[in-house]
Amino acid sequence: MNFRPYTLAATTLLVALAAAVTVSAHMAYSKSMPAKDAALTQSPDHLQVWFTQDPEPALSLLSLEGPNGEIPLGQTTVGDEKSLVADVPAPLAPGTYTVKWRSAGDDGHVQRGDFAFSIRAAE
Ligand SMILES: [Cu+2]
Repeated sequence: MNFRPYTLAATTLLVALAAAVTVSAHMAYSKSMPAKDAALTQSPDHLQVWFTQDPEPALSLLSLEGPNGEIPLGQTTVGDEKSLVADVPAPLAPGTYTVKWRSAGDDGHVQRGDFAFSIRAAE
């Protein structure tokens, strides 16, 4: 069989589109509080991460890493509008922090991600 170049290009495009549709069916990060790369002047008293689908509680976890390692958080719970929430029990010192999330949406596939924010020293 002999494919003309445009046939091959069209086939490649269709395969790429099919892959993109499959990927977009997974749950994904939507926004957060603190926002990604935010520079805060005060410690947040909780973390909240919103997703594109309702998080499955049994597969969901928020964790926080600071300049000196992991920081204990309150229990991860499901919040409003497809979000996860966890309390920050003790005020965070100035520095850079990474929020790590793990969750799954409609199809049960576990997704992971992380984002950073920082707290600036008071002036
Ligand atoms: Cu999936």
